[in-house]
Amino acid sequence: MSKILVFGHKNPDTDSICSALVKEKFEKNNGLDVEAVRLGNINKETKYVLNYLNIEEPRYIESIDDEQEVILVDHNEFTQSVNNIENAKIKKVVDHHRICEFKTAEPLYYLAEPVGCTSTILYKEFKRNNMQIERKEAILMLSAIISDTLLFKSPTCTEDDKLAAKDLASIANIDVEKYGLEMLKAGTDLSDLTELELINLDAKEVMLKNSKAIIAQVNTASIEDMMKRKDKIEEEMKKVIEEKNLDIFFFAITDIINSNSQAIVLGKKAYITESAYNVKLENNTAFLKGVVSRKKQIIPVLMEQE
Ligand SMILES: [Mn+2]
Repeated sequence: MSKILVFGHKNPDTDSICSALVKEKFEKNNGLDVEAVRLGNINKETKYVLNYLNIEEPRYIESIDDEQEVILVDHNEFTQSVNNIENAKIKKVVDHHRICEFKTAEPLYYLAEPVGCTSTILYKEFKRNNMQIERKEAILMLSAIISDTLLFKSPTCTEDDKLAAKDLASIANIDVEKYGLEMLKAGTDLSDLTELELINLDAKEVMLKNSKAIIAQVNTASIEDMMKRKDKIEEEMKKVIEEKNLDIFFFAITDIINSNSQAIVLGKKAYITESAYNVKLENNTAFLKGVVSRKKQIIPVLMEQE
């Protein structure tokens, strides 16, 4: 029997990579034969974390064989998962997203909590099992929490995330603010990416009510700098809309210092943005004050307007 594969979503973020590595460790401690893998390129923020710990990137996989045993972290929607996930044996899920069109043939462990980060759920799983957390795993989980909550500033951040981070920081003996800001800043260096890479970096394909959508997001320290590339970004967005037959492509440029976003929105349903946020799209773009969370402030808000 081949190893059980553990992975987060496509276009992996820091939570998807770190949580897969931590879950691998947890299951190995329990005697399971598991391997953390990834479904896409590692972004610069995550690279910063792996370099800091001097550990290798997990192996890349594109698809899986029928009947492959898998553990999903940080996602459940099949559109965001590995190719051929429909024919996998999903043994476990650990996730903090909405559950959408998820279906299995067999019973499974499904651990879901509405907290800010998958790693917070994993942290609690270690605690429940009286399993010791080592420095490496502490830093992986802490990094994931900092990333998903934008250093605890996102509206998705809960008390549980803060408590977990506090304990993990003391295990790792690390200055959270200093480390966290450096990690987040490492992720905003996007100058060497093409516009196509930019819009794919953290893109999620989601079904709103009846609309096929991609909601993509990038973190930046300067919305203004990113907007200099707007024309080319739009060109690439249009191509993807055509290729994937999307109703809406929503690209959020998120200022992690001031906690706002600039949205560039294209597609035949782009207009729902206007009523959703009470703004006017001018040249396909609008400033969204205080909006930083795709999960809480974009996906459900757009769905309401459909
Ligand atoms: Mn996450």
